[in-house]
Amino acid sequence: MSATQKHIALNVDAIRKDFPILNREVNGKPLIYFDNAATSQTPQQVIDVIVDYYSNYNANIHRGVHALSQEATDAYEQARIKIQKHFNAKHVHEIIYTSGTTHGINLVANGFSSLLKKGDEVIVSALEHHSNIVPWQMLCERTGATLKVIPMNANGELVLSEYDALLNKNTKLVFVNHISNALGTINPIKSIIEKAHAVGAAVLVDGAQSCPHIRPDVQALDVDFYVCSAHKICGPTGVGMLYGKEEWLKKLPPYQGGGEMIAEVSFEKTTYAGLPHKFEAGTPNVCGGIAFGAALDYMNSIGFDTIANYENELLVYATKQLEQIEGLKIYGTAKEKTSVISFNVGNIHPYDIGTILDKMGIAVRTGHHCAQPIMDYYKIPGTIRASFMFYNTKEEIDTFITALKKAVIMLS
Ligand code: 7TS
Repeated sequence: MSATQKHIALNVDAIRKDFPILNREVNGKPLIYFDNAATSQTPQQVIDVIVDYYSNYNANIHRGVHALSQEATDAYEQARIKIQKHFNAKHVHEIIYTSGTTHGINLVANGFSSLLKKGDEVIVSALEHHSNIVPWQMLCERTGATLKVIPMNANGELVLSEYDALLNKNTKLVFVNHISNALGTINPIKSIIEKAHAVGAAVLVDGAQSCPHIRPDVQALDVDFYVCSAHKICGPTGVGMLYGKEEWLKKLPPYQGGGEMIAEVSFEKTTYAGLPHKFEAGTPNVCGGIAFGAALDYMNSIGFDTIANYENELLVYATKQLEQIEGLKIYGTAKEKTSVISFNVGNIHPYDIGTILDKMGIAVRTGHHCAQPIMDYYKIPGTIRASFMFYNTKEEIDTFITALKKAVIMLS
């Protein structure tokens, strides 16, 4: 941080009051929610927007002359502009509403079916969530293209010298996450993108895990596609966005056919709507889109620098305490890392620890986190993953550490 960039201290007590769910108990204990990488919690400001929508102007959009339909359409399109501004897309029609990250990736992978051929190569990283692996494998099956993998090292970082060696004139696409969901590694996407562009390949960045922590500037990154889910960033489930550079979105064919995505339909020939509607067949998640916009407003009212700074404090604090527990091994020790800690203790199965923590009101994730290749690399079935957001506290971490120590004694 430069001397001129001072972080505003985060008032966590005030922030926690925005999240009604944080007041509930689980198994007779106050909820400690450390499963934020799976889904984040929703502030009252976003809940109010959802209640207001269904209480006052629930309607189908883009097709009604009546007042409710107009109001819903306006709010939905206003939210698209908020998303455009947040990610700094050049054009609002470069923002496609999706049902989430998985949908966005599948949309792009499907579109590339008509652009790839045998002999082409696509590159994935060893750190991906299954949703940024499987659609590309399916694409390769359809087209005959070859999938190559950027390997990882023991710290959970990508081996970039190997990436350099994989790139060549046959490389058409690179898809990589901004932040690994299983390990918290922040990948150097700027340089990954630059190197891909140098050989003429396009890049898709999976921003599912970065969107709650980092505000990306898609133009500065010069990324071709960027996808994320609203539910990771204090918004509702079932909605997300795909950013695509205009030139790419024009090149890709529509993903699904139906209402909304057409210009004219006859049995002889159908013509498609322009961007963004070409990729938005059917009635969308209207309320979800509006609430996504409200979630971005909420996050920006706190500020991403403030969020990242506070979450880093939580990461450092929790890591130090975890490292003192005998037999505990942290997976993912990258230099650039966000507030995700994956670990195991001795030979205890992660599921057993997760179950005992749940009895004490603490929600963590256990398992392979939909990132089996990472688990295979470490030769483990899974990990316990604690992931923090800006509404978590050091006191919660203290309670978690005490509970974890108790669980380890019970299971040893
Ligand atoms: N990519 C990454 C990096 C993710 O972390 C996830 C979800 C997805 C894609 C898929 O997002 P979706 O909203 O379409 O489901 N990650 C997790 C997780 O770590 N635990 O539960 C879901």
